[in-house]
Amino acid sequence: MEPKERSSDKAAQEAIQLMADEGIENAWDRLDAQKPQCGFGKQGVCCRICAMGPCRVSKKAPLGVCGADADTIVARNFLRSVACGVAAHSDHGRTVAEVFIAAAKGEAKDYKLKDTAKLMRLAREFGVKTDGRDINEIGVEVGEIALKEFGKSEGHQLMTNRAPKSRQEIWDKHGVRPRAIDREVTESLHRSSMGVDQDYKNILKHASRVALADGWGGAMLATELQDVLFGTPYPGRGEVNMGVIKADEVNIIVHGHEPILSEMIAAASQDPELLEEAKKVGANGITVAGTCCTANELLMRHGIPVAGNFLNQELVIATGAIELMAVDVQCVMQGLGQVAAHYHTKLITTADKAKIQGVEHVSMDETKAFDTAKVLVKRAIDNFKNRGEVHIPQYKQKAVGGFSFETIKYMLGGSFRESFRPLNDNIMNGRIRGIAGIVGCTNPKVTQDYSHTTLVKELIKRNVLVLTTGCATIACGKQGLNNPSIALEYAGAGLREVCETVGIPPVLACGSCIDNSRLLVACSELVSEGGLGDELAGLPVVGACLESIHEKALAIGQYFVASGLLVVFAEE
Ligand code: CUV
Ligand code: SF4
Repeated sequence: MEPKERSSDKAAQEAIQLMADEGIENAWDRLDAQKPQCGFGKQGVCCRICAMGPCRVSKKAPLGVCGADADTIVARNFLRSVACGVAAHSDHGRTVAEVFIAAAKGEAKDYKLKDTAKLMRLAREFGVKTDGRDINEIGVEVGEIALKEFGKSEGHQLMTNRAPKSRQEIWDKHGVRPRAIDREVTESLHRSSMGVDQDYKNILKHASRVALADGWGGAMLATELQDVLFGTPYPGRGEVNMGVIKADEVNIIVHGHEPILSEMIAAASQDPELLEEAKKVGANGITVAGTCCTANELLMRHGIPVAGNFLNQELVIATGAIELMAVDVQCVMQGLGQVAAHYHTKLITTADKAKIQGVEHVSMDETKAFDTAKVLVKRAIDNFKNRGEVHIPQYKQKAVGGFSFETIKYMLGGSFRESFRPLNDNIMNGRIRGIAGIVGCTNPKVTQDYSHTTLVKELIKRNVLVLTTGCATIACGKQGLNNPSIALEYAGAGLREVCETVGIPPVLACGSCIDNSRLLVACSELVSEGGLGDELAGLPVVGACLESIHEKALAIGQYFVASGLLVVFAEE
């Protein structure tokens, strides 16, 4: 397959060619080796749940050994995938909650509760007393309530109360308002084990419940607590694509999901002593760039450059210019180890729950986070001298990131009266036809970035305001769609007029995958602002995920559906 069939991103095409010339395999090559992929697996009609199987359902044998039919098997597989996606986001949320508490207690001295205004809002929401109390004391209590959301034995997810009343009533009527996150995940595994839930409708109902525990629970908590810890994002400039890698500097890639690690590496790269060390080895500085959702987190809060999305992770190493890649959890390909072995790049895993066979592990302990980050940066500097030939595809685009819910509200309403009113008004008068959330990954089965960016351009042309998260954001960024002056050229007249008046771009970069929870809050705000109906289901809002790879994307899709929103999902 030609590089341009594999990716629509010019930088990626160049790197794919480079790897082909060197005879180094990447995800696309491994996909080719896997072909043809199993048809039963693709349809979800293969069951490996018990030892009487594996059973694959076909016309000839329509039932598994236990008698389970295709509906049950597909529904069970789907539920397990959604539960796994929820577990991933929520474990991320749990880690944040633990660091949050440690920071408030002063045990993780490198982290501080930065956004105290947001902390106070959370305190009020959680019923924590604030009068005359020390900010860290409030923080400990808020953090402990948040941590309880994962395993409490009674009650439902607190943040489901943020949804419009009408939606809460629907959840209660159908019995899908989520309880503790861990409980919903555990119950998913129980229900889908051999001989338990065998009514596909009942199984899918629980898929909604567990997914809601993510969207209005684990992922939302992760977002909110991270905002307090690292600051609520506000619009800032950054750059996107492999051209951000610098030939004359020490380059570090942070890849994965939890800003707990990347925030510290970013800070350590500015350390005067380490910058001095870098000079000594002949480098003009230290560049930290991100891939995948970690990149979104850093772009959102610090304008730190984005090197690429999911399918770029192996390609960035092929530039020969990466001294060190530090990874934590989720969406990290095991193939990175083999690619790194062809270059001088030092690959290091940092999360104790995510090691890779044959790859060095440096444990990221929150109590000595900055020191650990400094060790990693020093390792990168020491590795600079081992560089061979360097080929950096010279493509990059300017991007504006940082559109948190709070920012959008502020930009729409102005500083005196933050409000979604102008958005509702412009939807009602027809200048804006609706809102689309374009989310998710990049999948080697489809041409990288093509579906995301084509859809976004077509939507804004038709006056639909677009909000993006995850690797879809980075896909847009690489094509200049997060650069207001480029994106406005594609926008229809009505949308363009509104964007220019209010000062927002037509494509808003809203962050990482967990930041999809920001979209839920924004939708609830559209309802409470009035004029667009009194239910989430009535909103002119759609979510689309066209290049997904991860079970997390299924969890996100399902919590949008269970929140009443229209979702378009494509999986090859
Ligand atoms: Ni969590 S889940 S490939 S990094 S968006 Fe990117 Fe985003 Fe999908 Fe993974
Ligand atoms: Fe087969 Fe039923 Fe066992 Fe699944 S649970 S492997 S369908 S016997």
